[in-house]
Amino acid sequence: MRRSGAGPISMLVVLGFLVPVGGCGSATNPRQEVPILLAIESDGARDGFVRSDGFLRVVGSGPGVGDLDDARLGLGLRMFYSFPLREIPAGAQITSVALRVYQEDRSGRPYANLGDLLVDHIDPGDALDPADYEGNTLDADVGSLSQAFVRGYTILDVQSCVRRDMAEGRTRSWFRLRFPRDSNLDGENDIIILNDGENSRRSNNLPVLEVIYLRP
Ligand SMILES: [Ca+2]
Ligand SMILES: [Ca+2]
Ligand SMILES: [Ca+2]
Repeated sequence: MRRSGAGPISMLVVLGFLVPVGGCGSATNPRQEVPILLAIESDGARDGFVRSDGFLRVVGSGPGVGDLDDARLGLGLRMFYSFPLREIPAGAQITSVALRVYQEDRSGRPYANLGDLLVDHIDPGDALDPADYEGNTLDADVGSLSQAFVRGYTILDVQSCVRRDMAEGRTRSWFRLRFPRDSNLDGENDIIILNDGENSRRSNNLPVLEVIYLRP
Protein backbone atom coordinates (compact mmCIF):
# COMPACT_ATOMS: atom_id res chain seq x y z
CA MET A 1 0.00 0.00 0.00
CA ARG A 2 1.32 3.38 -0.96
CA ARG A 3 -0.28 6.46 0.44
CA SER A 4 -0.63 9.81 -1.25
CA GLY A 5 -1.88 13.02 0.36
CA ALA A 6 -3.41 13.56 3.78
CA GLY A 7 -5.69 11.09 5.49
CA PRO A 8 -6.25 9.24 8.72
CA ILE A 9 -3.66 6.63 9.57
CA SER A 10 -6.38 4.27 10.77
CA MET A 11 -7.64 3.88 7.20
CA LEU A 12 -4.42 2.15 6.22
CA VAL A 13 -5.07 -0.73 8.58
CA VAL A 14 -8.53 -1.18 7.17
CA LEU A 15 -7.45 -0.89 3.57
CA GLY A 16 -5.03 -3.76 3.78
CA PHE A 17 -8.02 -5.93 4.53
CA LEU A 18 -10.63 -4.34 2.34
CA VAL A 19 -8.79 -4.15 -0.94
CA PRO A 20 -8.09 -7.87 -1.39
CA VAL A 21 -11.69 -8.68 -0.46
CA GLY A 22 -12.83 -6.37 -3.23
CA GLY A 23 -11.46 -8.85 -5.76
CA CYS A 24 -9.11 -6.43 -7.44
CA GLY A 25 -6.55 -9.01 -8.51
CA SER A 26 -6.86 -10.83 -11.80
CA ALA A 27 -5.96 -14.44 -12.42
CA THR A 28 -4.75 -13.46 -15.88
CA ASN A 29 -2.45 -10.73 -14.58
CA PRO A 30 0.56 -12.07 -12.70
CA ARG A 31 1.74 -8.52 -11.80
CA GLN A 32 1.43 -7.67 -8.10
CA GLU A 33 -1.15 -4.88 -7.84
CA VAL A 34 -0.48 -2.17 -5.27
CA PRO A 35 -3.53 -0.15 -4.26
CA ILE A 36 -2.95 3.59 -3.97
CA LEU A 37 -4.82 5.73 -1.44
CA LEU A 38 -5.33 9.27 -2.69
CA ALA A 39 -6.88 11.82 -0.29
CA ILE A 40 -8.29 14.77 -2.23
CA GLU A 41 -9.12 17.85 -0.17
CA SER A 42 -12.19 19.92 -1.00
CA ASP A 43 -11.31 23.01 -3.02
CA GLY A 44 -11.60 25.88 -0.55
CA ALA A 45 -11.98 28.49 -3.27
CA ARG A 46 -15.09 26.73 -4.60
CA ASP A 47 -16.76 24.97 -1.69
CA GLY A 48 -19.18 26.88 0.51
CA PHE A 49 -22.80 27.30 1.52
CA VAL A 50 -25.95 28.51 -0.23
CA ARG A 51 -29.07 29.66 1.63
CA SER A 52 -32.63 29.24 0.43
CA ASP A 53 -32.91 33.02 0.01
CA GLY A 54 -30.03 32.94 -2.50
CA PHE A 55 -27.28 34.28 -0.24
CA LEU A 56 -24.07 32.28 -0.62
CA ARG A 57 -20.48 32.38 0.48
CA VAL A 58 -17.54 30.39 -0.84
CA VAL A 59 -14.69 31.77 1.24
CA GLY A 60 -14.76 31.16 4.98
CA SER A 61 -17.55 31.87 7.44
CA GLY A 62 -20.18 29.47 8.67
CA PRO A 63 -19.98 26.17 6.81
CA GLY A 64 -22.99 24.15 7.87
CA VAL A 65 -26.34 22.56 7.04
CA GLY A 66 -29.78 23.08 8.54
CA ASP A 67 -32.23 25.88 9.21
CA LEU A 68 -31.69 29.43 10.40
CA ASP A 69 -35.20 29.97 11.76
CA ASP A 70 -33.89 32.36 14.39
CA ALA A 71 -32.62 34.71 11.67
CA ARG A 72 -35.64 34.29 9.42
CA LEU A 73 -38.41 31.73 9.73
CA GLY A 74 -38.01 29.00 7.09
CA LEU A 75 -34.49 29.98 6.01
CA GLY A 76 -32.53 26.90 4.87
CA LEU A 77 -28.76 26.35 4.67
CA ARG A 78 -26.98 23.79 2.51
CA MET A 79 -23.27 22.96 2.20
CA PHE A 80 -21.36 22.21 -0.99
CA TYR A 81 -18.02 20.45 -1.51
CA SER A 82 -15.92 20.33 -4.67
CA PHE A 83 -13.13 17.80 -5.27
CA PRO A 84 -10.77 18.07 -8.25
CA LEU A 85 -10.16 14.71 -9.91
CA ARG A 86 -6.98 15.61 -11.80
CA GLU A 87 -4.72 13.52 -9.53
CA ILE A 88 -6.49 10.29 -10.48
CA PRO A 89 -4.47 8.88 -13.38
CA ALA A 90 -6.27 8.21 -16.64
CA GLY A 91 -7.12 4.53 -16.82
CA ALA A 92 -6.80 3.95 -13.09
CA GLN A 93 -8.96 1.11 -11.78
CA ILE A 94 -10.92 2.72 -8.97
CA THR A 95 -11.88 0.29 -6.23
CA SER A 96 -13.30 2.61 -3.56
CA VAL A 97 -14.28 6.25 -3.07
CA ALA A 98 -15.39 7.65 0.29
CA LEU A 99 -16.66 11.14 1.10
CA ARG A 100 -15.42 12.05 4.60
CA VAL A 101 -16.84 15.11 6.37
CA TYR A 102 -16.19 16.12 9.97
CA GLN A 103 -19.11 17.19 12.16
CA GLU A 104 -17.67 19.93 14.33
CA ASP A 105 -20.66 21.07 16.34
CA ARG A 106 -24.41 21.68 16.27
CA SER A 107 -27.06 24.13 17.34
CA GLY A 108 -30.58 23.04 18.25
CA ARG A 109 -31.70 19.52 17.29
CA PRO A 110 -31.07 19.26 13.54
CA TYR A 111 -31.48 15.49 13.18
CA ALA A 112 -34.59 15.25 15.32
CA ASN A 113 -36.22 18.21 13.61
CA LEU A 114 -35.01 17.97 10.01
CA GLY A 115 -34.14 14.29 9.32
CA ASP A 116 -30.99 12.47 8.17
CA LEU A 117 -28.11 14.35 6.56
CA LEU A 118 -28.41 13.56 2.83
CA VAL A 119 -25.97 13.91 -0.06
CA ASP A 120 -26.79 14.89 -3.65
CA HIS A 121 -24.32 14.48 -6.50
CA ILE A 122 -24.47 17.68 -8.51
CA ASP A 123 -22.86 19.59 -11.37
CA PRO A 124 -23.09 23.30 -10.58
CA GLY A 125 -20.59 24.31 -13.23
CA ASP A 126 -17.52 26.36 -12.39
CA ALA A 127 -18.94 28.12 -9.33
CA LEU A 128 -21.83 28.11 -6.88
CA ASP A 129 -24.79 30.39 -7.48
CA PRO A 130 -28.27 30.64 -5.91
CA ALA A 131 -29.78 28.13 -8.38
CA ASP A 132 -27.46 25.43 -7.04
CA TYR A 133 -29.42 25.38 -3.77
CA GLU A 134 -31.64 22.73 -5.38
CA GLY A 135 -30.80 22.66 -9.08
CA ASN A 136 -28.15 21.05 -11.30
CA THR A 137 -28.63 17.63 -9.70
CA LEU A 138 -26.99 14.58 -11.28
CA ASP A 139 -27.98 11.99 -8.68
CA ALA A 140 -30.38 12.98 -5.90
CA ASP A 141 -29.97 11.45 -2.45
CA VAL A 142 -27.05 9.11 -3.10
CA GLY A 143 -27.07 8.21 0.57
CA SER A 144 -27.29 9.31 4.15
CA LEU A 145 -24.02 10.73 5.44
CA SER A 146 -25.21 10.73 9.05
CA GLN A 147 -28.29 10.01 11.15
CA ALA A 148 -27.18 11.68 14.38
CA PHE A 149 -24.72 14.23 15.66
CA VAL A 150 -21.48 12.59 16.73
CA ARG A 151 -18.39 14.80 16.77
CA GLY A 152 -16.00 13.27 14.25
CA TYR A 153 -15.76 12.14 10.65
CA THR A 154 -18.80 10.69 8.96
CA ILE A 155 -18.39 8.68 5.76
CA LEU A 156 -20.39 7.84 2.63
CA ASP A 157 -19.52 5.59 -0.34
CA VAL A 158 -19.66 7.82 -3.43
CA GLN A 159 -17.79 5.61 -5.86
CA SER A 160 -20.62 5.54 -8.41
CA CYS A 161 -20.74 9.36 -8.47
CA VAL A 162 -17.02 9.77 -9.12
CA ARG A 163 -17.05 7.03 -11.75
CA ARG A 164 -19.91 8.84 -13.48
CA ASP A 165 -18.09 12.18 -13.40
CA MET A 166 -14.97 10.64 -14.93
CA ALA A 167 -16.95 8.72 -17.55
CA GLU A 168 -18.80 11.89 -18.55
CA GLY A 169 -15.67 14.02 -18.72
CA ARG A 170 -16.11 16.21 -15.64
CA THR A 171 -12.87 17.28 -13.97
CA ARG A 172 -14.27 17.52 -10.44
CA SER A 173 -16.92 15.90 -8.26
CA TRP A 174 -19.40 18.13 -6.42
CA PHE A 175 -21.63 17.16 -3.52
CA ARG A 176 -24.49 19.01 -1.84
CA LEU A 177 -25.28 18.23 1.80
CA ARG A 178 -28.85 18.90 2.93
CA PHE A 179 -31.60 17.78 5.25
CA PRO A 180 -34.86 16.48 3.75
CA ARG A 181 -36.70 19.31 5.53
CA ASP A 182 -35.45 22.83 4.93
CA SER A 183 -36.85 24.03 8.25
CA ASN A 184 -39.21 23.00 11.03
CA LEU A 185 -40.46 26.59 11.35
CA ASP A 186 -39.95 26.70 15.12
CA GLY A 187 -38.12 30.02 15.37
CA GLU A 188 -34.90 28.34 16.53
CA ASN A 189 -31.79 27.44 14.52
CA ASP A 190 -31.25 23.73 13.86
CA ILE A 191 -27.84 23.30 12.22
CA ILE A 192 -24.76 21.15 12.17
CA ILE A 193 -21.44 22.95 11.88
CA LEU A 194 -18.94 21.50 9.42
CA ASN A 195 -15.51 22.45 8.11
CA ASP A 196 -14.54 23.48 4.60
CA GLY A 197 -11.54 23.31 2.28
CA GLU A 198 -10.04 26.53 3.63
CA ASN A 199 -10.30 25.19 7.20
CA SER A 200 -12.70 27.93 8.38
CA ARG A 201 -13.22 26.14 11.70
CA ARG A 202 -9.45 26.09 12.34
CA SER A 203 -9.79 22.46 13.42
CA ASN A 204 -7.72 20.92 10.58
CA ASN A 205 -10.53 18.37 10.12
CA LEU A 206 -10.70 18.93 6.38
CA PRO A 207 -13.39 17.45 4.15
CA VAL A 208 -11.76 14.86 1.90
CA LEU A 209 -12.54 12.46 -0.89
CA GLU A 210 -10.59 9.25 -0.35
CA VAL A 211 -9.96 7.36 -3.55
CA ILE A 212 -8.38 3.90 -3.72
CA TYR A 213 -7.21 2.79 -7.11
CA LEU A 214 -4.89 0.41 -8.88
CA ARG A 215 -2.33 1.74 -11.29
CA PRO A 216 -3.43 1.84 -14.91
CA1 LIG B 1 -14.76 27.66 0.63
CA1 LIG C 1 -23.37 27.29 -10.64
CA1 LIG D 1 -35.63 25.32 13.36
